[in-house]
Amino acid sequence: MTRTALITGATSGFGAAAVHRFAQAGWRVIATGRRAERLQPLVDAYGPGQVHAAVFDVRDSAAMAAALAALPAGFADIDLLVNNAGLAQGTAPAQSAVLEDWRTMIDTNVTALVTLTHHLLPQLVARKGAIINISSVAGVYPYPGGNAYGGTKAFVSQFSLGLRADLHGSGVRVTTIEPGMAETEFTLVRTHGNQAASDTLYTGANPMTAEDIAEQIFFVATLPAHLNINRLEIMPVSQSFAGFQVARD
Ligand code: NDP
Ligand code: 8X3
Repeated sequence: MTRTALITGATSGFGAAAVHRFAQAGWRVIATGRRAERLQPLVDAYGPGQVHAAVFDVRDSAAMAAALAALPAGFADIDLLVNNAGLAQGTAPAQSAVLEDWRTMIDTNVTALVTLTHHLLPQLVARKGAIINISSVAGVYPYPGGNAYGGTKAFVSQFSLGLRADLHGSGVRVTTIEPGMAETEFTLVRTHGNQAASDTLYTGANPMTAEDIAEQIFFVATLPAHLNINRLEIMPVSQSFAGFQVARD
C-alpha cells in the first residue's frame, strides 16, 4: 500500500532532501513551504500524482487549515507527519537579542508545529501513523547565543515525549531527531542573509548534509511497526562539546 508523508519546510535543506528520499522510495509526499517556486520542481520531478505542493506560511493557521482541506483525494490520508519547518534568527546574547527574532522562532518552531500536529492527530491515530519532529542539539546543550532557539527546540523534544505518553496504546510512533551542524540554508537564514558567515562556519568543518538527515528521517519512518526511536541525536564527527565557562573578577 502506498503511504503518504506530509513534510514541512520542503523548499530547502532537510525537508527538500526528505521529499526526494521518500518519493524515490515510492511514497506520496505533500511538500510544504512558502516558496512555491522551490516546490514546483519537486512536483515536476515525480509528477502531481506523487508529490503535491502545499504553499503556506506555517504561522498562518487559517492558510494551514485551508491547505489541508484542499488536499487532493490521493493525498488526503496522511501516514507520516514530518515537522521540519523551522529556523533560528540571530546569534546575539539574550541581553542584546532582537525580540522580534525570538517571537518569529517561537511562532514557527513551536506554535506552528503544535498547530499542525493538532490538526493531523485524529487521522494519524486512525491510521496508526507516525510523527517525526526535527529538534536540535541546541535543545539539549546550551551554547552562547542559542537562547530562544534552544528553548524552542527543547520544547519540541519534550512535546514529542509527551505525545508518546498520550498516544500510548494507539500504535502512533513519535520520534525527535536532534541534529547538530548540517550545511543547509540554516545559517544564511539565521544571519539574515550573510553568505560569508555561512561559508565561514561550514568551510573545512565536514558538516552533515541535508541528505544525511533525510536518510535518518527515512530510516526512522521505515522501522518495523513495533519499534519507536524516541530521540535520535546526531552530529558530524567534527563537532563536539566545549564545556562550562567561568567568569572571574
Ligand atoms: P533551511 O533554512 O534550509 O530550511 C528551512 C525550511 O523551513 C525551509 O523549507 C523554509 O521554507 C521552512 N520554513 C521556515 N519558516 C517557515 C514558515 N514560516 N512557513 C513555512 N515554512 C517555513 O534549514 P534546515 O533544513 O537546516 O532546517 C530544517 C529544520 O532543521 C529546522 O527546524 C531547523 O531548526 C532544524 N535543524 C537544523 C540544523 C542545521 O544545522 N542545519 C541542525 C538541527 C536542527 P520557506 O522559507 O520556503 O517557507
Ligand atoms: C542547529 C544546530 O548547533 O547550529 O539546530 O544550533 S546548532
